[in-house]
Amino acid sequence: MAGHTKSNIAAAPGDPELASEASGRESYDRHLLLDHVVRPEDASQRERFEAVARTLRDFLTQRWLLTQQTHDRENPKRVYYLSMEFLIGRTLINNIINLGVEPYVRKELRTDPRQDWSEVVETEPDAGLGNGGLGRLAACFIESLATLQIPAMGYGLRYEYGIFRQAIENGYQIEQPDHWLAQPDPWEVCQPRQTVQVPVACRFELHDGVLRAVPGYATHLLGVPYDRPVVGYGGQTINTLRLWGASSPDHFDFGEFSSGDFVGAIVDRILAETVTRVLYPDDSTRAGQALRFVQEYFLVCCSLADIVARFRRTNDDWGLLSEKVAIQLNDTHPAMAVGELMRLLLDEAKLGWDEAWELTVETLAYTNHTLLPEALEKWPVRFFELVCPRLLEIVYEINRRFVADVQQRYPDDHPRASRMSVIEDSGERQIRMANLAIVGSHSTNGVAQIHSDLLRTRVVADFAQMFPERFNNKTNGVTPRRWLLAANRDWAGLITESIGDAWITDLSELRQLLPLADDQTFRSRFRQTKQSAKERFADWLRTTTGQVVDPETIFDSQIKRIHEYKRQLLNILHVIVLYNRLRSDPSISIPPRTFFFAGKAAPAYRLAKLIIKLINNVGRVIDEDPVSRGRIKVVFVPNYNVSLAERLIPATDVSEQISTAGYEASGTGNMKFMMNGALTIGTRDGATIEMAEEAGEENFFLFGLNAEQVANSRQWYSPHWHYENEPETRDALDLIFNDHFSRDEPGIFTPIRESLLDHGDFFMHLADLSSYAEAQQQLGELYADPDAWTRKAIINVAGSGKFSSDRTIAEYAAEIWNAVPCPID
Ligand code: GL9
Repeated sequence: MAGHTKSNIAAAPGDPELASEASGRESYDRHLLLDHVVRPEDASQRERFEAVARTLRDFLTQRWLLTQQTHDRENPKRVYYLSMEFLIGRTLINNIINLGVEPYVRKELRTDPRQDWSEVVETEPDAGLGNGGLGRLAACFIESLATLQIPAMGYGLRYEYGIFRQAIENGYQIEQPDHWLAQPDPWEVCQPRQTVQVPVACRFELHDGVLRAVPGYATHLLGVPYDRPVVGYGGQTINTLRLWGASSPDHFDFGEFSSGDFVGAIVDRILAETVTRVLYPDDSTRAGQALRFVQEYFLVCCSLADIVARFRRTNDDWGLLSEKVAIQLNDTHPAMAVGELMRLLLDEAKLGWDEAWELTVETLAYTNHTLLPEALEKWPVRFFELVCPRLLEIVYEINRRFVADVQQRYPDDHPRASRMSVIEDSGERQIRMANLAIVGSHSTNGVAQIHSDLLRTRVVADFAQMFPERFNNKTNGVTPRRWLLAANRDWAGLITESIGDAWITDLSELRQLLPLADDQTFRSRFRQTKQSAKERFADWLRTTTGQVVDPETIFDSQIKRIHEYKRQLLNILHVIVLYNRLRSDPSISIPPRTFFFAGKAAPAYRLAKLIIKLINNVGRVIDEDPVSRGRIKVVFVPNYNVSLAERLIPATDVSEQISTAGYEASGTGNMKFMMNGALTIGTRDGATIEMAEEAGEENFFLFGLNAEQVANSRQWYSPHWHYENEPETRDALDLIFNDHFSRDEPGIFTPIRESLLDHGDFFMHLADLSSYAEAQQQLGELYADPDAWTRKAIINVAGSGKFSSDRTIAEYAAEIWNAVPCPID
């Protein structure tokens, strides 16, 4: 085995002075006493968590300030990541690890006999300010930016309620509010002095929970910044995530106060605050409501005002803007930035149109995250008129010039100009936010190679022809600090023991594990770490949900948002195929397997919610039937979130990545499983294609139609053919349709029948079911040979180095932002 190699950043030494035993423990006790007025021995778990977190925040404050001072002094190019979502999860343990102070903290806490270390860590609520992959990507990106020491800032919204909590009752999803800020969050620092004014041209009224914009006198909202430290690995750079909270100005209601409308004045204040009250729980679909529009406008206004003010503090020449500032738009959600930056340059800086436009385009860049047509945002012109009419004027002028350009370049192609127009004229006039983002920025990227290719050749082909140099790919990645080092201590420890710790900041180092795939001792040690992760998960599951699983079975996981294109239905259909095989011949050999499902469905997405019900019902019937009990098991783990992923991924043997080819832009869960030693069964979709390239297809279980075949078979594909001609397919469907899984609620699964048969099975479940079952068969056979299985698992880990968000961010920095590290002394 390779000896220890120490990389310079990887060694995170902490600060011995600040972390000295006396100061750490004293600070902890002081926080308990002064923040909570409680004696350490009487403190609750929550109070202990807050005191530890506050102590750590005290400890990192100097470094945080130093980072800001260094950036102000050096005046480097800064990167701003604008995102409506940051799916942060917990922060404490990751900050402890990145600061390199874990040994100190553990030691401190041990001196408090009532202190259970893991309980303190797990007392922290998840900051669930996102829906799924898009929001989690933003969180991985800001961590990598700090680790790479790039001067960067994230901008988002401080939702008081994050993604809803999911309970399961009688198999159905129930949504509960996630009031994660009910208790003060120890990481955030309110910065009221840097409050921003957001002009709005209307009044707001609440009717039956719906915020309505009503024409009226112009006023403004206040954007109050709440800053969170973003600690890079090694604790050198501590960047800032700035989340805006909405408020109303104090003078807003003076007239009403003096005229006696005290109550009305307070109501208005509360209305203003509703802007950042709650995260929209939509996944890959647009919410369409006015409140969402105001949220997006609010994020853009606050963030751009802040960015421009910071730029002006160190630069008096507006012409330097794009040399000093790069702004990345995370999807079209902040695409109003095109209009708002123009407004600032025209109205505030008094630049001419051409110069303002060039600076805007050079400063902004746009990332697309999905090809689903229903996710492409369009906003009614009416909303702009009500809320921000000046932005609309500017967008009209941008479009007038752009359409003239198109017509000049393609004089005989009239449909092209109307396809490319930023304004959609059929029906209610709408602004096409993707068109605006592409026209108003110098870079449009997809998030995996196949996705970028499809974007260029299908979705926005007109734009790629006109601006070929603007289109590029940046394959997603995930931070190995959270998803390997912190989530899987045993496996991370074994890796470090074998190849040194340089992998922590250079994941391509995992290549060195390749020869160890043939090392018997290493393989058995890998299996031990996997086994103990499975046992830990089984214990946790039993104590928190009461569900009992057997860690000796294969752990197979499909954990992600519930969506038709992700095809949880395909997975459960295969489970039913297995169940039918057992029913018709109980003597057949099937490797014992536990199928884990977890994920939330958008509250208004009825079919997705019905899929959850089906999974739960299939699980119950299989448990109750002696023929299947103990041989296959289906578990729906409620309330999927970042913390649950951190537990289940290390414990998983089989990763399910089975979307209809051409529909999953990238996926990022797929990468987390790969570095944690699961084998993937999947379609040739998103980044899974690149993962198989890195590991070798022979170490993957790929199946089903590819994206081209899916597109080409649309014309003639008939799910009925599969139903008529494939007995296992028909038997599985019939079992659902005959209410075998819904004896108490007959007929409830009719919409699933309609979707799969009557409405043409748009996501082609039935087309792929037989090749899926075949791949599953091979997978089961391989699992029976532990050495052969483990060998492939290790080869997969060795090939996962590309999927670090450090690599992704380095590519954005070099190819889109032109930004370089700025070391902190
Ligand atoms: C998504 C894509 O669907 C994923 O394939 C991709 O990995 C991520 C990050 O690029 O972005 N786009 C999108 O709208 N969501 C994604 O996960 N949805 C959610 O975040 C809920």
